Amino acid sequence: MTNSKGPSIGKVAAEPEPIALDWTATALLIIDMQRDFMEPGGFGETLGNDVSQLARAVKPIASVLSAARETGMLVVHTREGHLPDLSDAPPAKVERGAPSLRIGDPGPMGRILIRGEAGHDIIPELYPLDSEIVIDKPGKGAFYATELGDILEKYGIENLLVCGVTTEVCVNTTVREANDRGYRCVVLADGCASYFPEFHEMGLKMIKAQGGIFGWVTNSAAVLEALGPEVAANRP
Ligand code: C5J
Repeated sequence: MTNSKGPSIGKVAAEPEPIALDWTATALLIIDMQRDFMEPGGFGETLGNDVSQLARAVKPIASVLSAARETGMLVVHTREGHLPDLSDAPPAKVERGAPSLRIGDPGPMGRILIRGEAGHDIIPELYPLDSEIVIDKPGKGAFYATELGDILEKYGIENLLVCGVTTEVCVNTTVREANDRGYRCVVLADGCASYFPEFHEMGLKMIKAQGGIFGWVTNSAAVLEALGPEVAANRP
């Protein structure tokens, strides 16, 4: 990480090949680590999913988040959700399938996937600092109908360390959007999770296949290593 004593370039072990990142042009992008996806009674569970499948991503993300905070890296959190009047929720999304509760219905953590409700908030273990950026997004991709692109441009960001849930839905959609916009996306395999382990595996394979058609895949230990020995030693 850049400081008065060290270089700003870190080489991250990744697939399909290692990647050198200028940390000053790199942001940590944490996708949708919300109670609605992670905890019983939220949107994920209403769709019939086993939410315990996602817990494995929390510790790896926490370790990289802690390192990012230590080094002053830009941190961006996203939250999927809708306005209370559902004006930003397409009927095609709300009406889809046969969930036990639909978007906007009252549930044990407040209205399902609605901004401002307890379920919409980020889990305590990864709670954003006041200084960090939180992007509220109505879709799966973090660029669609949000200010994310403008913010990344303002901070001179070229590289994204991407993690969060779920691998094949919001993480993959965001990586594809980012790739088309010219960002180098480096995805943390152990910092992502899916309700379907096989979709997690395939979601990562799709990113790194064909010479890294959408980006690179790494893991939390490799990022900590690349950030420097002091950061790796302070790993929680
Ligand atoms: C889903 C997400 N799975 N954050 N959202 O609906 O991946």
